[in-house]
Amino acid sequence: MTPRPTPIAPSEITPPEVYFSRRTLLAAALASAASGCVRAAGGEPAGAPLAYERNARYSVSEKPNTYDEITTYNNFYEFGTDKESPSEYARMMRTRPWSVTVAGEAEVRGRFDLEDLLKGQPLEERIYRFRCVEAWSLVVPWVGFPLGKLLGRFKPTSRAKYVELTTLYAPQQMPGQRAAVLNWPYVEGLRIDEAMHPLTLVVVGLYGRTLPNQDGAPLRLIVPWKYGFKSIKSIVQIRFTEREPNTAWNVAAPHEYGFYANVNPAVDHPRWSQATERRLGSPFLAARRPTLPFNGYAAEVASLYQGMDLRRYF
Ligand SMILES: Nc1nc2c(c(=O)[nH]1)N[C@H]1C(S)=C(S)[C@@H](COP(=O)(O)O)O[C@H]1N2
Ligand SMILES: [Mo]
Repeated sequence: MTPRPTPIAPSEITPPEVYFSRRTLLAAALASAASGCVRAAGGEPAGAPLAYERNARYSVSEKPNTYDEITTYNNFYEFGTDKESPSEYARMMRTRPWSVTVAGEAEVRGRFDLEDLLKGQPLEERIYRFRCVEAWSLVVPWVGFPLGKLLGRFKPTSRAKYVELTTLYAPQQMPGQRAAVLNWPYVEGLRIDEAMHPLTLVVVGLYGRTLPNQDGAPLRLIVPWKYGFKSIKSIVQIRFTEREPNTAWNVAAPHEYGFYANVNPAVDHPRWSQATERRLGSPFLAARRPTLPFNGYAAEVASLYQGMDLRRYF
């Protein structure tokens, strides 16, 4: 059981751009390699401590899953298709230096270093529900900031109707990319109003510390009202588009994974029910819990889809 991490003394806190600077992270990596604990030992959160403020307004009151549960049962097909492979192999991915290319329908385009993107950006902790399309779920204390605050800096043009996000492509570091499971690199996308919604987060940490690689370091998306596959990991490109992007799972199996992928207990996956879910860490014989429309965020987001047939746009 991992309780909340011990509070971090203000004296230990450094601004995020310093945490994400190459030198600091190199030092942190060397220190953790030296102590032999790249992976959290004994359930203690790994990673560098982050400065953040909890956002209660956007947090659920459910008990978060443990650090171990969140970091040892993952979907990150770039490291294999079973749940345990990412925590085993994701250390092969180099997350520094890291840059993000911004392209398409925006006035400000180019390649930006991670530390520049995070500079001066206050971080928040938000405890969100997370629901995978496979019908398991988590509650996670993420650390990040609204995607809209990042996208606004690039001044999207009036033609920017969607945003497409792309994961790193590096088969040397991501052994799963040597198998043709998906059409690599992994791509996801949102309609621009979904991307700008205050619940949509860019995540850089969990449990108060920088993300472990298996959870999508150094930065990933979290869209809490959509199935987990929308929440793309280890992002290297943001592209503003006029047309709906071709997203990895939608291209692979369009009848199973829609572009919208809003959590919807009334629309089953062709091969299983979406009415209920299994919360990771709950007792083996515990009843499955009901899945909530929009994963419990209907009050905030249902209006985005007014007039849309949610069976057609699943
Ligand atoms: N690049 C990339 N992003 C990804 C995936 C993936 O395989 N590759 N899997 C998705 C799926 S299906 C889920 S459920 C979540 C899992 O996030 P977690 O492992 O941090 O719980 O990541 C999503 N983002
Ligand atoms: Mo998923």
